[in-house]
Amino acid sequence: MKAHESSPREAFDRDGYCVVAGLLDAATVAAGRAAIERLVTPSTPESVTYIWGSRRQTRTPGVFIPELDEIALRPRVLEAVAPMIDGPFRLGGTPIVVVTFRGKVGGNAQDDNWIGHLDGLPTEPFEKIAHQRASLWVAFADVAPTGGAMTVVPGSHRHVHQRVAADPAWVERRRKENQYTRQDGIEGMAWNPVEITCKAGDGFFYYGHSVHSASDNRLEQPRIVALYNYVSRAAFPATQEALAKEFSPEHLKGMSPAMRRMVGAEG
Ligand SMILES: O=C(O)CCC(=O)C(=O)O
Repeated sequence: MKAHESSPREAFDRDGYCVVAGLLDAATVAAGRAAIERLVTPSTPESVTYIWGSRRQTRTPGVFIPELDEIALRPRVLEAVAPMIDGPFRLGGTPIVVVTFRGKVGGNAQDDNWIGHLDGLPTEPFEKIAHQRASLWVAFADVAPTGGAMTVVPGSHRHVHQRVAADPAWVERRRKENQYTRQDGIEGMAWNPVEITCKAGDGFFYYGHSVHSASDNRLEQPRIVALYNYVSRAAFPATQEALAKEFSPEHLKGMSPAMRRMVGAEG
């Protein structure tokens, strides 16, 4: 990294997302992709995946793909996660697969009809919560412009946190109206949604209190990603209760010893 470039953590803090290149080699990408494609197709039923337009997201913890577990243990992946979380961490959930096939989801930045949302409103300051978890999305196929990429308004999390701290009426309204558009954004926030594009094998981190959303996929190539949620062991201890919510009994039972340690179920 050159002196003037920001670290992934600095970029994440500033923009609410950051891309980390080259987490997986081509063989791992191909094997992971094949496992995903065996389960998720345009006709996978709603009992297996949540359906949002042409986007399919596996229903976890019941649905899991054992072949994806081992990726959570890869040194290159852990090296990318380590600076994003303060202190020791564990994998705090079943890897979630998201595939966006060609078709409509949340609009496109290019058409200026994209609609962002927040994954809930923050109840604590960014500085306190941002590095308690890291939501790492790993790409199993190239994610090209207009190819269904996660789209984010860079820096929007700052505006969200400021509003939450200063404006109870805004919070009240935004609890009910969780749609952000150019016409109905956040005062002071530039409306410049950016697609998070990357190559197969790359990963990106994103912050759910940024204005973000999936976008339409206009390409033939599906957008194929798996989401690994790492959490601070101190903030989210691996209690029996937590593990029971995060992983199915069948998944826990079939895990390798190393994977059990990674999720915090070593006992
Ligand atoms: O699929 C994506 O890229 C974004 C999904 C999304 O908007 C969300 O998880 O809240």
